[in-house]
Amino acid sequence: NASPNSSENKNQHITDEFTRLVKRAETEGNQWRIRSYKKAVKIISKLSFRIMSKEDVKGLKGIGKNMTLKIEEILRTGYSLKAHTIPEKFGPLEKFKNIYGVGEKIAEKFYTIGYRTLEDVKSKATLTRDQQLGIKYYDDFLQRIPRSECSKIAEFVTKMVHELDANLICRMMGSYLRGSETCGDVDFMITDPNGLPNEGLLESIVLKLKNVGFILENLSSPASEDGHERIWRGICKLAGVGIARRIDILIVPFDELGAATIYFTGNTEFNRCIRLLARKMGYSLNQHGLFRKGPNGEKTLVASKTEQEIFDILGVPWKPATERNI
Ligand code: DCP
Ligand code: MG
Ligand code: MN
Repeated sequence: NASPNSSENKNQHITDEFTRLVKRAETEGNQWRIRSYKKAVKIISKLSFRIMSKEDVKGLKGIGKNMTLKIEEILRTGYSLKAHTIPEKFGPLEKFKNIYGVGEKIAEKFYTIGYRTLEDVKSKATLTRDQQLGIKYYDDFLQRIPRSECSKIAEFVTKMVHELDANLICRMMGSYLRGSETCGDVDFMITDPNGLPNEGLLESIVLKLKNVGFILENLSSPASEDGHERIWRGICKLAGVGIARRIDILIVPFDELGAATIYFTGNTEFNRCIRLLARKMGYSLNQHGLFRKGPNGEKTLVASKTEQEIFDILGVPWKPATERNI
């Protein structure tokens, strides 16, 4: 039921409140709520009619009981009470979660102990090395990286990598590849078209980048779960730029390039959707490949080399990275 003039939102008064509820869920860190409110905003803003009562949204896909109650409240009172009341703890929790290495759980723990400010955490909490660095670079990490700086970083790191081995393929992934004007971190992928990257490659690259003063610190990196893919996390700073940045360097086996590319292109929501679709079709998809699941849970590799073959099997048209911002 898209209206002929579909750019016009007939229910702005409702979607404005729902947008506030999205923000509230974001401060809360409630992923499920964020998604359902976002979805509701999308659905309601496209309606061709103005909602006058809860009956108008009855049976609408994506608008469940809870959403209907909210709509009813907004129709009755003009606003959603919840959207306009922010619990006291949200402020401190938000501050804590902005420390690299602090997630929802630890932030809650800090709050429960009685910490309210960064000063409290700095002076009283026992912190991991990652978290200590998170405090040290707190202000830097709050600043997003302009696209132009990402391009310079890509150029610089590519040059350094090619000095070690001119055959390696280098590519910026994540939000940069999706065309974002600013990025939260740098996601740099390296693969060796001649086969498996040698064992010490990542170490040589990191060492070289440290020696030239580009890499400042390493953070703890996830253990390589299977195969040869590895992720290295750290902190870098480009000469002439006053701000330290988060960088992830990914080493990917060439024959997993397609699956790895899907994963590191994102966004996270796009990955969630395509993985769900794969599951529904009896496959499982991760950064190593698309696998067929057998009756006893055993997995057989079906495709991993190119994005195209994975998309083909799943029956989804291939989309450029810039159209994966869902
Ligand atoms: N990724 C994922 N699920 C996660 C984390 C990451 O699927 N829980 C994938 C999708 C992301 C990519 O890895 O696009 C890179 O992760 P980042 O955290 O660097 O996210 P982005 O680069 O997309 O955004 P930002 O600009 O915040 O770095
Ligand atoms: Mg990123
Ligand atoms: Mn990243």
